[in-house]
Formats: sequence, structure tokens, C-alpha cells
Amino acid sequence: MADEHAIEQALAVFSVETPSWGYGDSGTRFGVFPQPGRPRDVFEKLEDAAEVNRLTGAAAGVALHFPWDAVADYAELRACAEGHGLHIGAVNPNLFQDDDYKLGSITNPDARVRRKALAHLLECVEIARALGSSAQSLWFADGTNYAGQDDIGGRRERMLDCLMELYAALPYEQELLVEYKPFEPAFYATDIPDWGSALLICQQLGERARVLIDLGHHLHGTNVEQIVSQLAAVERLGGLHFNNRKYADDDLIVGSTNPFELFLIFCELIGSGRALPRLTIDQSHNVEAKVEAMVLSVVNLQEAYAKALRVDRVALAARQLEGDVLGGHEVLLAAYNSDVRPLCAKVREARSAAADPIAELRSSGYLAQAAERRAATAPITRKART
Ligand code: PSV
Ligand code: MN
Repeated sequence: MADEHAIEQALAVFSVETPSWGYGDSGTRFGVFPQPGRPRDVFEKLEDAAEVNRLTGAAAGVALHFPWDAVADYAELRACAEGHGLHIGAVNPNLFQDDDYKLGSITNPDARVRRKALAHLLECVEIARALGSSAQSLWFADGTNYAGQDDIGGRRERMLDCLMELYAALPYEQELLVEYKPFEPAFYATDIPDWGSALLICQQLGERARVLIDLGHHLHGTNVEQIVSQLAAVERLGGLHFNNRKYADDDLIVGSTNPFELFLIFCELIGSGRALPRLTIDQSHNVEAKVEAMVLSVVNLQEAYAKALRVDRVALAARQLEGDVLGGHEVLLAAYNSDVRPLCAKVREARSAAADPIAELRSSGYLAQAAERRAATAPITRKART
């Protein structure tokens, strides 16, 4: 059994970024069901993020999405975050909603569209600088729906040209995270379909370009923890986007469908012997209560990490050396089946957070108060936005 004190120390500094887009209105293409009191601008999203951090003690970073979170005064936004005890996490440029991007953004056959996409990426570098963010987190919806629609190799070259310009403009403190996804919204050839493609791009760009793994971005049966291990080994694991899925990119609460996979991912992160990379929740809540969903996701992450910390690595290595196939598996199961809830509650309390964050959220009246306050005021962004 691993040393409990060391586990507590590791849990005490565990932290995950929550996504601004997970707090606001979102849904599916079939409908959006607005929730009473939902935040209407980035300032109100920060209020909700601060509540998640207050309850869990492990969510001080907030990832932002632009232009969704655009404001006129980034110094004001940064000060607002800091006033809540938060900091701005990764900046996520959005190159998937503008009409111009119908045939792609940085891969578009039209040079004008590519320049527009690059200009947005460069704008996000400046936004990150103003907000004190240390990462650009890139996901491209680019791809084709039909064979012959565009030249696959040509698209890759156009993409690399743009990304090389972006990389050259990155200040030293910013890293570049590159996400991949096999399909959706493109259904024939997504331009960065898998971790190998993302890695090749990163290797071409430079050492501050790393791959970001989103748990919802794999075909069924993919061994995600093995990808974690491979990328960590070559120091190209930039981070993870946590969510859970049953079918495709479902963006459900972390650990709700496949908690064992989550545990195994943390086992590989710890086993790599490196510091944890940037960890971010990437969820979009449709019918579930948004703040509660976020709190539960952080709690599930804390518990998965705690279980992985409990793996008896000496015993595991011994079983593996002996060729004891199920012996090693049993060592993992012993940690996975242990009850880490009291330990996590203790660590949260030591961080001045809640022993039982969900119960505390429900009894605190936070949501009702936020709804009342927001109903009585105009969103701040309307005033601040250009
Ligand atoms: C795309 O599915 C994605 O995972 C990317 O990370 C985006 O930035 C995020 O979702 C929100 O749209
Ligand atoms: Mn993602």
C-alpha cells in the first residue's frame, strides 16, 4: 500500500481547469433547454467557476473560449478572475462557427479564409498574454465529408503553414496544445484525426507543442491510457480534456460511464514519473444541472486520482516481473476498489473546501441566490463588449 501521507500531499495540490463553456447555455442540435439562473456572460461564468472551486478546492483555473468569452477590457476580466481566487487557464480559439469556415479554417482552400483564421489565432495569443494564460488549446473542426472534396495532403500543408506562423508568434510562457478527433463535424477525413497525426504536427512545430487528449475523441475500443503512456514517454503529452461518453463525443460527466478507464488513465499519468500535465474538464451539459455537474466531475477526478495514487507500485512491479498475469491486475483492482471518499473529504476540508461538495452546494442556496441576482441585473458583458 502506498504511503497515505504522500497520497494526501499529492491530492492537496491536485487541480483541474473547468471550462467557461460548460457553465453557459448549451445543448444538442435538437434543442437547448435554458436553466434558470444560468450565467449569461463570462463574468457570471467566473462566479459559477468560483463556487465550484470553493466546494472542491481543486478548480482554480478556468479555460476560456474565444470569441464566446470576448470582452472589451481583458485587464478587467483578469482582475475579476483573480478577485474570485481564480486564474485563467488555457485559451481556446474558436474556428468552427463562422460561415467562412464551412470548408475549413486553417486548411481552407481559400487563402483569404486561412488568413482570417490565422488572425484569430494570433489575436488569441494576445488575449492570453493579457489574461496571464499559459496555453493556446487548439481544436479544429476542419475536414472533408466526401472523398475528392479537397486534397488531403494539400490541406495538411496549408494547416502546417498556418500553425508554423502561430508557433513563431507564441511568447515563451505559452504552450500550444493540439487536440485530435476522428470524426464530427467532418465525416470522411478530419484533418487531425488521431494522436499520431497530432504528434507529427507537434514534432514539426517545436517542443512547446504538445498533444491534448480529449476522452470523447476516440473510436470505440481505443485504449486511451496507452495513448497517455506513449505521449508522456516522449514528453508530448500536453494535457487531457475530461468528459465521459457512451457513444461518441457525448460530453457527459467525468467518470459517469467508464470510471475504470479514468482510474487507469491516472495510473499511467502517475506511472510516467512526470508531473501531471494540464487537466481540464471539457463538458457540455444539456439536461443536468450545470454547476452540480461540474462539481461532481471534479470530485470524480479527485477520487480517480486518489485511487491511482493508492496502487501499490512495488507489488505491481513484482507481479509483473514474476509474469503473474492476474497478480498485477489484482494489485490494480485492490486500489480501484478501495474507498477513497473519506480521504478526499479530509483533503478537501484541509483545503478549506467542502467535505461533501454536492450536499454543500444543494444546501448552500448558491444557485437560487445567483438566479435571483442575475434576474435582477443586466449581464456585465453587454456593457463591456465592443
Ligand atoms: C471539440 O469537440 C472540443 O472537444 C474542443 O476541445 C472544443 O474546444 C470544445 O470541445 C468546446 O467546443
Ligand atoms: Mn476537447
